[in-house]
Amino acid sequence: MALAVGIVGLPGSGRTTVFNALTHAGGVAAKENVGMAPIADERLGRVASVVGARKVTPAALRVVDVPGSGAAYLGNMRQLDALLAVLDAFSLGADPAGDLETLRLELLVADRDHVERRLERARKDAKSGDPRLRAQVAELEGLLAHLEEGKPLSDRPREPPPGLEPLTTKPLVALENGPSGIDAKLEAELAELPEEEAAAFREGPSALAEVARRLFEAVDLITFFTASENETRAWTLRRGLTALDAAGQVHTDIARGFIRCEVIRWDDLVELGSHAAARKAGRERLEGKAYVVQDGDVLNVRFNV
Ligand SMILES: Nc1nc2c(ncn2[C@@H]2O[C@H](COP(=O)(O)OP(=O)(O)OP(=O)(O)O)[C@@H](O)[C@H]2O)c(=O)[nH]1
Ligand SMILES: [Mg+2]
Repeated sequence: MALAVGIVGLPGSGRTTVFNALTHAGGVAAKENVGMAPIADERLGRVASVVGARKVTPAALRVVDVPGSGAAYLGNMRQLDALLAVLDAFSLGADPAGDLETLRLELLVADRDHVERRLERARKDAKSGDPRLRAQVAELEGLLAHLEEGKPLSDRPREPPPGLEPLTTKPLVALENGPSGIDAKLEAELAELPEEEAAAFREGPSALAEVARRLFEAVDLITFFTASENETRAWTLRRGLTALDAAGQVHTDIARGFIRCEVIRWDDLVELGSHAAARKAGRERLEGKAYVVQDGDVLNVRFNV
């Protein structure tokens, strides 16, 4: 599954505009919008041309934009991996720093209410006297006290209990929408043009590449590649995960039948010109399931089903 990013922000801050700029999907204001945001990576095209790929597929983030504000809207974000906070920096009298504070407070309040409801339920269940349930009550009480002091759960050294899905532990990237940050309205309009026309219009690279880069950093993601003639593709993976995890990203069957994995650095492949030449030059390694994938690895998983 691709990494999922929720767009949060105060009403009218430009969330849907940012969604459209990122996904080219034409999201509408009053609905929940879900789309894929391709991630530009100059390495991908170079790897693809070396192997003569017929199809080139960039890595993508799943982006979610929901209308409205308040608890229900934020509740939709609990299952996602990261938050992208859109701040109005375009309108007259805009106060992006103040809005970010307001937004952080909203996330905190949403977590407090969420933990409070869990606690109520846990207290009822714990009446049976089950020590495990009582420990759960104590833990939730600790979390609630922490939130009531106005502190996000990311400040606690301990991981929150599994299944709680707090908002205030999620990586958050703040994005100023306006001249001081990115011009989301312009980017959304450019997203409707063919890539070359959009590039010709921009002075530099798309401001959205920077957004993707910051999300990568916040979540600690790396990119790996699969490079065949049929399709050459970039994928994302959390740093520290293994070749088996990477295989599962590509296809569950490939993970299930994993035998071993051939690994070439992307720049070795480009420099040497083919898989075969890289192998000959001793630049291809054979790795097992536990190999920790590195940014820029080109993987070829050997598997049987
Ligand atoms: N000038 C300017 N206007 C913008 C920019 N971004 C968004 N807008 C305008 O601001 C209004 C609100 O934008 P939306 O993207 O719908 O904002 P939203 O946060 O999704 O709003 P709600 O979901 O309705 O709360 C629209 O009229 C946009 O055209 C920008 O960067 N510059
Ligand atoms: Mg909207």
